[in-house]
Amino acid sequence: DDPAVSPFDVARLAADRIAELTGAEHHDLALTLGSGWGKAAELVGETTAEFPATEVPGFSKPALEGHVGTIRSILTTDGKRALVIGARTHYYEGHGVRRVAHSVRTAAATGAKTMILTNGAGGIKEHWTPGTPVLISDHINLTADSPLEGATFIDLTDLYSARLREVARSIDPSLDDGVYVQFRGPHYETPAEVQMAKTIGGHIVGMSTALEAIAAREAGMEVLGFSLITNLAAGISPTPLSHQEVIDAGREAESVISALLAKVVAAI
Ligand code: 6GU
Repeated sequence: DDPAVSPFDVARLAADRIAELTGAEHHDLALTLGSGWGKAAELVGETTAEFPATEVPGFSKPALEGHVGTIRSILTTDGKRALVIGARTHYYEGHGVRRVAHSVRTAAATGAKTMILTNGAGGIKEHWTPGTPVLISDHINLTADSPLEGATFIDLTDLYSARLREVARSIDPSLDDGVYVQFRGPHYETPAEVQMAKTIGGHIVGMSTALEAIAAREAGMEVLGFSLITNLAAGISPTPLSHQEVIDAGREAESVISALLAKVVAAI
């Protein structure tokens, strides 16, 4: 958090520690598992190392139930090394954008060229029933913040790789896609805010991912994003939202979406 220290140096330290803990000098790709996606780790391949994220420099304690604070190194059947990050620092925790971007920067420092970001989110399209996985096609960042520091004018065209979305669609042709709107949270949106998100071109509302995707692009990684629709957003849903509903929808969909994610990893 010290402004005099480069976040990339902290990421380098974290990557060195991960190399030590996993015995793997290099990872090919990385996944951040959001709510509902936790089971994917077992299906992606053989776990060769697993440790609490707090063993690694720069990672904070998990803030929430349903957010697992472990990092794993996984060897896929075709020999790829995947870094699976079950620990996300959310922007709403208030520790600043550096903490939010740290896992992505660490993944890049381990050599990962692909960053798969997953989350549990609210749906604006009424036909999305809870448990529907959706590809993120683009985002709108409503945090009024950026993980980038200084004059880093990077282009965000095709931030969510069209190539990787095609790979995902080759596995599940029924996958829908949508524009993810990152709100600060931690409260859910009002119905009026959901209407605003819809009016400006959004389809999914959540509290993560967009800032991480920007950091991943800065680090030169190709990004793939998935949202699990855990509930319809406020005003779209006939009933008030609850965090428990989000956790439950995640649990129910976990097996199906985890299998999807494992197949996508194998196909990349
Ligand atoms: Cl409706 N909004 C936000 N921001 N995050 C969510 C959600 C809604 N449902 C699950 N996560």
